[in-house]
Amino acid sequence: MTADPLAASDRPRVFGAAYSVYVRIVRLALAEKGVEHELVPVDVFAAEGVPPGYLDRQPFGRIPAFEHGDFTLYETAAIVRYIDEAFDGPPLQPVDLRQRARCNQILSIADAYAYRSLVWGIYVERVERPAEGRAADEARIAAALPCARTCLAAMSDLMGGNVWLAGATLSLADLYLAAMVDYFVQAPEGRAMLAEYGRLAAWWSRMAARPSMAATRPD
Ligand SMILES: N[C@@H](CCC(=O)N[C@@H](CS)C(=O)NCC(=O)O)C(=O)O
Repeated sequence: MTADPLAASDRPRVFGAAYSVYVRIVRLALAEKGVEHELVPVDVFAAEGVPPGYLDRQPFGRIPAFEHGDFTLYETAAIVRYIDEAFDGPPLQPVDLRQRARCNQILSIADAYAYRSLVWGIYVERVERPAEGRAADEARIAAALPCARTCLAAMSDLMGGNVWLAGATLSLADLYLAAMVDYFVQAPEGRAMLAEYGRLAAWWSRMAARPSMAATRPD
């Protein structure tokens, strides 16, 4: 937390639910910057549908949405870059041109390929569906596994010998992947696959131990 806490009126508001991968990415960015925020509950999966009025904040009905003073924003990649640039605290985007390009590349891979395969294809089917008393869709899991493997292989290659995914310091790339991997490793297939990628498994041990991960853990 910052030494000089923000006044309640300056405190950013994040609209969404703590269980959401993308809400967590935003909250991780705020936690890593040491910025206090308010989480305003929005349940887009409610039986009655997206709460009335929420589409004014996020017309696609997704979470999160974000507010800082009189400024509102949606789309996680835009929100976390804003957070990084609007607040003091450790920079979350590499200054070096090529490392910054890597960071952006990893964000895109996480958005386009990892979220669907690691979280929906594997975690939701293997862990959440059975917890709800429903059978896992084995065909969906089997179909997601090759893409999950491609994601882990690509992340491991891009990371190379770095301590963090896009270089020597923590970046938005780490926050994106961590929010997804935290679900993925709850499935036995996820745990086993991550263990095959030694560098990434070591990265995950470092990442999982960060206070920001504990501070944003869903109940
Ligand atoms: N492109 C959006 C994606 C956000 C997103 O997909 N959020 C999920 C929760 S993790 C959601 O709202 N899902 C609701 C739905 O699919 O209807 C962003 O980057 O913010």
